[in-house]
Amino acid sequence: MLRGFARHQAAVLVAAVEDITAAAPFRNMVTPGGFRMSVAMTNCGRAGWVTDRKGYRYEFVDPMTGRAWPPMPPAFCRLAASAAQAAGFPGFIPDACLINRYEPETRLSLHRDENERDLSAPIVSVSLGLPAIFLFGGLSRGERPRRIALESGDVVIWGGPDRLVHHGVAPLAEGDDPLTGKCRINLTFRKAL
Ligand code: MD3
Ligand code: FE
Repeated sequence: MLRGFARHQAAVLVAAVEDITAAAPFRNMVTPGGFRMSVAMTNCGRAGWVTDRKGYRYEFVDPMTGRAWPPMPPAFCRLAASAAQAAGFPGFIPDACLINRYEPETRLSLHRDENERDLSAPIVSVSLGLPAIFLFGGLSRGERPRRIALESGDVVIWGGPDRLVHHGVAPLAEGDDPLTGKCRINLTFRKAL
């Protein structure tokens, strides 16, 4: 966990997210079980994570627009690579960036990220805007998760033996952030292909 690693870049990152969402808007996807996710999502980079009734997967074309996902801004890629290197994962080159938008009361239930081809690559997560409680569970779903407070500019790198742990985000508290307003934005960088 690199507290504040992206703090001085937060405004530039949020501005880049606004450009991305002009081309690939935030949307609430549907799980294979038929539930609408409360967290709104979009992607940039070569591959984008999607879910619908057919399943969880990566797609090169945004199903909402029929066009390729917006390219990953070089500043995103540089930040993810330097955070990974600082955490002991040199050579991390993400090809997918999932962008999550949490509004008050929205949450992400416990799950594992396992749709990526190469599970030896880490995942880099950047928090922007309102604070959140991250739920950090174990390899088995039954393990009671630890609660970790995440603030704007915090970067977390998950890899090695922790790559397949269960994790989630507790319901977001109300608030108003000078940068993002009434929401939290999370950038999740992955090597998907
Ligand atoms: C821990 N997003 O998009 S990112 C997700 O804050 C997701 O939006 C959360 O979980 C968010 O899938 C958390 C941090 C994260 C991502 C992947 C992990 C934590 C992880 C994989 C293994 C362990
Ligand atoms: Fe996840």
